[in-house]
Amino acid sequence: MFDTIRTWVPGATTGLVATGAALATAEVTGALLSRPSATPILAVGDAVVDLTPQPVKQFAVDAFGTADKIALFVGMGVILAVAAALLGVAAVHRRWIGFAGLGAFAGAGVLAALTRPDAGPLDVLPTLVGAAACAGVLVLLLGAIAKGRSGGAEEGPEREEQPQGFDRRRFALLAGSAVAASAATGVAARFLAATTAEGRLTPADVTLPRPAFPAGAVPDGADLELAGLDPFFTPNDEFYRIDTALTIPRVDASTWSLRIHGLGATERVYTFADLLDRDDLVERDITLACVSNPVGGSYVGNARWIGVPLRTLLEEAGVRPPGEGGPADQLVSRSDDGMTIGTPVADVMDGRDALIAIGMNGRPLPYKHGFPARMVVPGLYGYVSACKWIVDLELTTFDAFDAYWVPRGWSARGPIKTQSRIDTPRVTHSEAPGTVVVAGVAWAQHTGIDRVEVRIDDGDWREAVLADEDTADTWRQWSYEWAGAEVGEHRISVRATDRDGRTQTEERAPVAPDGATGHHTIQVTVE
Ligand SMILES: Nc1nc2c(c(=O)[nH]1)N[C@H]1C(S)=C(S)[C@@H](COP(=O)(O)O)O[C@H]1N2
Ligand SMILES: [Mo]
Repeated sequence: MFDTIRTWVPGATTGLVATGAALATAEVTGALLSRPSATPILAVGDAVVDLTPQPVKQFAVDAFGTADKIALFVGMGVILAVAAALLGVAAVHRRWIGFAGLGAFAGAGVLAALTRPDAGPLDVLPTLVGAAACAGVLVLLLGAIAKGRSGGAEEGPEREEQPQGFDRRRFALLAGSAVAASAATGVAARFLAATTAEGRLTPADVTLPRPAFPAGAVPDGADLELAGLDPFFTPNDEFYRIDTALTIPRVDASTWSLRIHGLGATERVYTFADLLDRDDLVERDITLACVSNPVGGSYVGNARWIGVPLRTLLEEAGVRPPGEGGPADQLVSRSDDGMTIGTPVADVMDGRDALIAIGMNGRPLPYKHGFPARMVVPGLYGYVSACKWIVDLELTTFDAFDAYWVPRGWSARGPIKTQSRIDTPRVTHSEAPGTVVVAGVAWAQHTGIDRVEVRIDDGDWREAVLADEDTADTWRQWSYEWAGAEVGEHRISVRATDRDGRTQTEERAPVAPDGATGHHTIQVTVE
């Protein structure tokens, strides 16, 4: 049996140190190439997100919320570290195992990098350079271990003359140097990534023009300003974020452009300056909701957007809606990070305020919400309308092309379902007996909310007081005074009726394939 100190510790150390060297050199190569998304960690992470079956993804979102990406990285890190340590130990006895492991991981990295939607052939380099560094460190450290050890499987007769015992000093010196070199390389990668950012046009550099068509004033009574109730406008840094991007694309607005092309369109290209210079910028209040928002969930927010009417841009490209003989019924938007989103052409040209937005709540779009430009379409879930980091708009048909989420089990069309949510009191919140204020929001973008009703336990549905409406495209706050609340456990439910006269169904449907249904119901304790 091998001595622990002689094989396990140096073996595991070798695996971890070699892996660290691989990741650091891959990182610096990615930074040199300005291709951070091609580094093995990001490429593999991205591929894992793509390949994960929908139910598992939903579980991850449910369990970790918007920390799901951090959870993914932590999980990958643990798996990689354990594998590296075990392979390192195995390699002390059978060197080839270490190199075979390295080959397998490098293969996965290369495959992942090459299958990213925006991949180019150079994207194999970060993984290959990393693998080379890893191999170098393996050779050195395994060599140091073998020199000091006798009786190993690879030992030739001449090694018997080597001094007995593992040469800790030599090993520690080599491993320490490798760690230091990796750390320095990692720092250099960071530094490079920061300096290549110079000369770029960032959100901080952009001054938004005054829109030619400002939004109307929000009625005073639109925001009830009740404790525990979401504010009418969601601040940018509290706005929910849902996307598949592992690193937020930091698009340079100085080189960005948006291309419109495809069936029945004359190609047009717009730069960011073109959009800023336009005299038809509008400002609109629009509530955005995610299809994966569960009943009562928080993946919904309201903002004041500035943007160019999408219909006008399409008309400038000569596009006609299908109702007027246009050949395309689907508008596919593509983002800088390769996302595809399919939207009905009829919807974005029917007169609603579909925007190519460049501003959010008076600021340029934050990077995480799509800088420099994104789509926003009232009345459609984000996954079929709200493309962030948008770079391309293609006119096509629903028959000819499935956007990203469609083969993954989501409906090709995603009109918003009328929904309502109780914000206060919170679940199992203890309330004093007497009058309890119940309040929340309801939304039916592009249709409008006409009525909200509240039910306590098995009582009748009672009408809540609606806050003033800003526009039919925004959510509407509501409140209900629950008088005579008695001590005990109670159940509160809410339902909304939209301007088309549709009342939310009680029937529960999951978020997939086209949005959850059911009444938001909470339990409260009155003490
Ligand atoms: N490029 C890109 N755009 C995207 C997505 C994405 O994954 N990538 N997700 C969409 C989804 S599902 C939603 S709900 C909205 C969310 O926008 P937000 O993160 O600004 O709230 O963005 C949409 N636009
Ligand atoms: Mo979404």
